[in-house]
Amino acid sequence: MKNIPSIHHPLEPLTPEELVMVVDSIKNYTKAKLRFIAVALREPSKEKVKSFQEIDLTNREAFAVLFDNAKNECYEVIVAIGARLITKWERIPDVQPTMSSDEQMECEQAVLADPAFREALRKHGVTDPSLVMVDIWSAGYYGEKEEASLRLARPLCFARTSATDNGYARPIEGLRPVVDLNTMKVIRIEDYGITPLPPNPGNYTPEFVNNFRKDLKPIEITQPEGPSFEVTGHEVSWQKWNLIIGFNAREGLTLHNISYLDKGERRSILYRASLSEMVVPYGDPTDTQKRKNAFDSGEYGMGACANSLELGCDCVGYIKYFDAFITDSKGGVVKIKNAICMHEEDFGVLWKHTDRRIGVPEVRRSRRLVISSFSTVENYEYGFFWYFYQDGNIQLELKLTGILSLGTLPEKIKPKYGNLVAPQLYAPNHQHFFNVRLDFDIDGTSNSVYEVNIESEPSGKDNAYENAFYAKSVLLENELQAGNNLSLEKSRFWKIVNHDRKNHTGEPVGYKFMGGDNCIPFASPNAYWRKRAGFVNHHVWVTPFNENEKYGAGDFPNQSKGGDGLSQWTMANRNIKDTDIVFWYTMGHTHIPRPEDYPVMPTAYIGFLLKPAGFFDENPANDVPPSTKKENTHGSSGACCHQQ
Ligand SMILES: [Cu+2]
Repeated sequence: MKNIPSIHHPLEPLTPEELVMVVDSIKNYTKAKLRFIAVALREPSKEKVKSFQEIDLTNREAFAVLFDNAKNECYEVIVAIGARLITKWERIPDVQPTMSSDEQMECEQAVLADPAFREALRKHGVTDPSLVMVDIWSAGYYGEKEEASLRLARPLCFARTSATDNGYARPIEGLRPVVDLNTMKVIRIEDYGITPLPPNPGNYTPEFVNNFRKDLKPIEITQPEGPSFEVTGHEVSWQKWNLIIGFNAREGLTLHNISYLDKGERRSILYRASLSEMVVPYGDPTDTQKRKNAFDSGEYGMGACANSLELGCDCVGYIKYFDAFITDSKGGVVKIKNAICMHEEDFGVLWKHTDRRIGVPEVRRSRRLVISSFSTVENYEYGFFWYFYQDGNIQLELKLTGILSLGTLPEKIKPKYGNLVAPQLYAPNHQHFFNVRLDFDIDGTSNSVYEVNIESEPSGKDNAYENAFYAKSVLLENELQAGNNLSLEKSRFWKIVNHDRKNHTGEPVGYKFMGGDNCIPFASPNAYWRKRAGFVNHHVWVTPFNENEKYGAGDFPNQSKGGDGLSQWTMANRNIKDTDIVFWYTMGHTHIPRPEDYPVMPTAYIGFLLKPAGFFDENPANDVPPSTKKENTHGSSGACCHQQ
């Protein structure tokens, strides 16, 4: 096999050369015309990765999801890359895999070319079909026969006034073509009635915005000696942190083998961290809107929708970019240049104390490593920002921006299930739920999880002043016991520990999981989308590790009938004590839209924090050196950073 020098670690994503070999192997195996839905590294077993010494390129495997439009059949395939050998070819019955980017484009063209659609456009007062946008939108499942037997899409349509106009400002309300993606034909036009288009444009690009504010001075971030990170292939070392960056068409950015160097010992924390699934359900029962929900990861592919990031725009500072490589649906290699951005950021004060008797402050600046990507799923943008801190914290911040999915209303009508953002233009209420899979390996694979609730001590002789409260930890022994929500009343958090290793207070070493802003679903548990998105039923789930359990709504959420993924696996109520566990977190954002979210939304943020909690014996950032004191260039004298 040709040596591929860019691979240094078994978890590095497939290279373009490997993708070509995989596609060739599949095309040699079958003459069927197949869509390549996803081709990614088949990650070696955890045991193999942990015992890895030197890269063995002959053992690399790929996992592919293929779809035969002619037969409406899905296949899962494993390819031994070096041997160009198909080692598994399995038909997966009755599933619809992720819609490919090619299908998004082909679907739009098919709808625009359809005579019945053109006739419907005329009825809706749209005269130029060439300016109409047709966004694919998944069909979901609502108990109808065609949803179980066809590969479907139910696009939403919008009217532009020019090629660069923001079409989302003028939704063609009531018009929903239904498309068979196998034949790539419109099978019918659903038309729920005509509402005149909103009167105003909603543009945000420099072509249309000519009154930019003029009082911004440049901010330059310079690192004259270069960054503090080192990169070999996809392996990153930054101060005491070490990790592998991964990427695939389904999950987008993934992180692997996250460890911290503690007193000369490399200690593992997380084996794998990834987005497992997400869903955006809309809360409007009107005809055009009632079927709207999007499983953005499983139905569209978060990696397939990833952006190429731009220096100075998406990322500032000293940036290391990673390109990503996926396939298009014909098996061609697609390069997403600069798909992942990595850089360092100053993050304010790390810690500080002023001994008032000496009168000199000790201050340390905090710095964080940022690893991020952005995906555009039709109208919406999602940013995935992982932060690593000097005090051992790990944070995920999700950034929600882009353009609202809008609807049109007649004049003087106020929507009950949304808000007007402009005249005759409204945004339905909706929620965004993300499920993140965290495969912890705290100092090895044998881990346990405690749910920690803060309890008030009842009044009595041990609590005479009624001031006492304490943290009550409950060891989670099985899956059904573990499923739970955040609680403001209990300041609830979770602790992932390794009972086999104690810190210097005699407690098991561990990390604390702290949820951030969150919400619960407002749709009924009987809503079709909720049956398909069982992961929204709890904020926290804990399962024993199983390499085949990666996606919270199952492997094939597109048009799924429901009951897959976390809600199904955890019915087995497996042991989760002192074993290799996976911690799953569902976080939601309830979006009651504002006029200020239009025409483009200022970023909203949700996320979570992992904090060492007895993992270290003391503040691991005690050894961060003092910064150099600088003179204030505006004339007044600078403050001391540390004791001289
Ligand atoms: Cu939103």
